Amino acid sequence: MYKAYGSRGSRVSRVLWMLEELAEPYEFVEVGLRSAEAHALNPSGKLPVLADGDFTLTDSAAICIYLGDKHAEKGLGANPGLRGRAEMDSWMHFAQSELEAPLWNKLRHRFILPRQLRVDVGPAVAYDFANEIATLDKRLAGKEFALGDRFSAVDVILGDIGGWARGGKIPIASERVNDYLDRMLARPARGRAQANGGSF
Ligand SMILES: N[C@@H](CCC(=O)N[C@@H](CS)C(=O)NCC(=O)O)C(=O)O
Repeated sequence: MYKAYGSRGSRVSRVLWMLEELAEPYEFVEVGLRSAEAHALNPSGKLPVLADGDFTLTDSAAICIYLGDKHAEKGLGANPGLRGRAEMDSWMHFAQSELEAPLWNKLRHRFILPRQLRVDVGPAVAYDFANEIATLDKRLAGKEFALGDRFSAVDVILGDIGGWARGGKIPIASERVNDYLDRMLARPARGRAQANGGSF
């Protein structure tokens, strides 16, 4: 059985959501961020971490890609071939490096950084995030899901990031992106993951 390590309200939500979509059995193991246990699992002390037997993997997007590929018959992984892999990588890098980065920056300045380092990044975050939402709007044009006509690991990551933004009341000025997020965030698998501890 998979073990998903994380703290409530952390990015472990994505891992639990992905496992629920795959209908794979798992155990959610609650571990404090930067705790000794977290450092034993990941040199940075950051979570989530997935354990698949004696194989452990860090970083939420990599974990979701791994799970999608490992259970390829369930249809949540990359499209076949080099281009399918590149398409998946492109989406995941966009999701984390562009869309998530400003939101994470805001959260870091609110809760995570030492108090003396915190500054008001609100206006810069709003500017960057709005630009990336405009990009997402264009990338989703004519598509029900990120990869086209099927749900995949990419939608878990994008959906979870959208859930952060909504939770933080950061405006999303795109009807297409909001409709997409409504569909992703209403998925029963996400509801089950949240009930099991993956709420954000
Ligand atoms: N790239 C990592 C980022 C992991 C990460 O930053 N996790 C947060 C919780 S959601 C954390 O452990 N923060 C503790 C810290 O920043 O020290 C991922 O996507 O999993």
